[in-house]
Amino acid sequence: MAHVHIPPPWSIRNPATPESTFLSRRQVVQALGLGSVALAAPALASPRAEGEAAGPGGETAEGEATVVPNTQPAVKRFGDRFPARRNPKFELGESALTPENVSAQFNNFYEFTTTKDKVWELARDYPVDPWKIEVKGLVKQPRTLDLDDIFGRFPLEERLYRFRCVERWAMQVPWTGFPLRALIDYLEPLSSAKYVRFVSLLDKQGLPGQRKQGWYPWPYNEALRLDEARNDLALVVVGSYGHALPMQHGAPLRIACPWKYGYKSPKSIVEIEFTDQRPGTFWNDMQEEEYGFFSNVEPHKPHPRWSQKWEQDIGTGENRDSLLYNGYADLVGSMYTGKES
Ligand SMILES: Nc1nc2c(c(=O)[nH]1)N[C@H]1C(S)=C(S)[C@@H](COP(=O)(O)O)O[C@H]1N2
Ligand SMILES: [Mo]
Repeated sequence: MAHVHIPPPWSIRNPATPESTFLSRRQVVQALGLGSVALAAPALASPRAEGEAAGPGGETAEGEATVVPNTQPAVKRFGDRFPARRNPKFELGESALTPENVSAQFNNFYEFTTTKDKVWELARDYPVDPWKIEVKGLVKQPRTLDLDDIFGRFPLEERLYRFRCVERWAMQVPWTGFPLRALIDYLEPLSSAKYVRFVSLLDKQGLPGQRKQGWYPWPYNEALRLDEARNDLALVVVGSYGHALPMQHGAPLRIACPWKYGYKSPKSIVEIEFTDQRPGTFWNDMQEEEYGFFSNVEPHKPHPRWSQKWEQDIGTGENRDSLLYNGYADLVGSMYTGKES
């Protein structure tokens, strides 16, 4: 089915400079202490120039919308699980849902490319079935999960979530999935486990971004404190907009942690590890001052190079105030009172 792509207003006003722009190969090598390791030639992503048109189909000179194919859900085998029952506890209030052909064509998934509006095209045919997830570390029984475990074991539900990238763009998405807590309970971490770490896919052959940005510390990885991971809001996402997740959103499974900046929601997970020490994470390892471990949405704490007080909705192009914990203070605030964050 073809959808009309209307180039959204943000295409001429990039809300903030991308995460990648400030990281040269030399800086990454220095930050990670890689010293003399031979790395691929640098190919820094440049932010879109002011006034340059965006959108996969482009924009005609007259500003007329062009038609582009919609993105495909990556896992087709479990199509009968969708759409899932909507959980009414998670609604959006004032903000409208972001149209799918906006959110599914404006992605951060550096394994493919640092160019947000090109991810969907590069990702759409990436194979995700079969898929294995290795479970290791401080857990009763290390094991390997497959798609039957992920799609078959836990009742799926749909939740409307806000989403806020550290770069200041924001959206509202209907995710389908199940509470991360349900998966953690099933995996039975030991009582000594304090953190859970997620590792994304590693495939230098199949992932152009891992080849071109060879100096990044691949694979992408993220981590949560175990109480955060068990919070009601932390979701294992296997679908969006009523169907299985398309690859650009992180098929076959990713995390949604909507009270944190977007990079705390890793995509296309292949490994889950329980640890008693706080793990390093992809962005935190490279630039700790800019990308803290907790990275909760806290508008009063500016990023070192830009304010976090406001954000831009990628669907409407409107600027609005950012909210403490991205609007989820009632659900997550108590986890941080009197604790490190
Ligand atoms: N594996 C992986 N996960 C990732 C990223 C990435 O580059 N690789 N980008 C993160 C960032 S910075 C954001 S904002 C969100 C974007 O999610 P979306 O493209 O589905 O909107 O994914 C996060 N998860
Ligand atoms: Mo992000």
